[in-house]
Amino acid sequence: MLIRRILKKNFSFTPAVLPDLKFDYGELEPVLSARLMEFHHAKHHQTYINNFNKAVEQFEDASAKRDFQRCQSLHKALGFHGGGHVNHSLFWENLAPASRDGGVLPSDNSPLTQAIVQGWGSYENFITKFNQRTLSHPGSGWGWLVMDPDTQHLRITDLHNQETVKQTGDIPLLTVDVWEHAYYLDYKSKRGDFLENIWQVMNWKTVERRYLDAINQNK
Ligand code: MN3
Repeated sequence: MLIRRILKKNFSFTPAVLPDLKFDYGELEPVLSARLMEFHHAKHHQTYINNFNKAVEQFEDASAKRDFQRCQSLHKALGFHGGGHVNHSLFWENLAPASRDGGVLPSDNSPLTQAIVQGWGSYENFITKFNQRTLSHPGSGWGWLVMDPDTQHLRITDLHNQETVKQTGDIPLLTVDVWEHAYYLDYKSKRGDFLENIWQVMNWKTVERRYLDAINQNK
């Protein structure tokens, strides 16, 4: 009994909670409707969080019982629902209303601008390449701009379902959710139109901050 209590204490877990958005659901209109944003944030993201918390509790319980087969079998649920929470949290920070800096590109002398120009020639070309890659992602997944911590080079990539950038060893700078639930209410099956418009509400300040943090931490 005592051992059980000690184990319980050692594994006490603070559940993940839905992060607040820095804007109201309606503030990304007309790019993304209030209805879609509420559905995506309050329903989809919350469901990932609920399922992730449930999987962590099950893991703790199995671990306390030293049932390692059960622990191992939970890796898919932890990865999928945990990834859903991590990826959506990164995505919301990438968005801002057009009335509050959404879509405003960093200045010419920003280190991020220099890196984008070095990689793709211009923001316009970068966005074209990002959209091409993300549009052609088969099925559900996410488009990403990442930094390789070893070379500090920026790269566009796409990941499936709820895989995370952490799993590939890169550092996430920018992401766009291209699961159908991210656009279907407003764009039906036109993922390309959604990708064209999303840049009007892109929070480049977040991308810039993540880039500066990444280069400072990987000097
Ligand atoms: Mn989503």
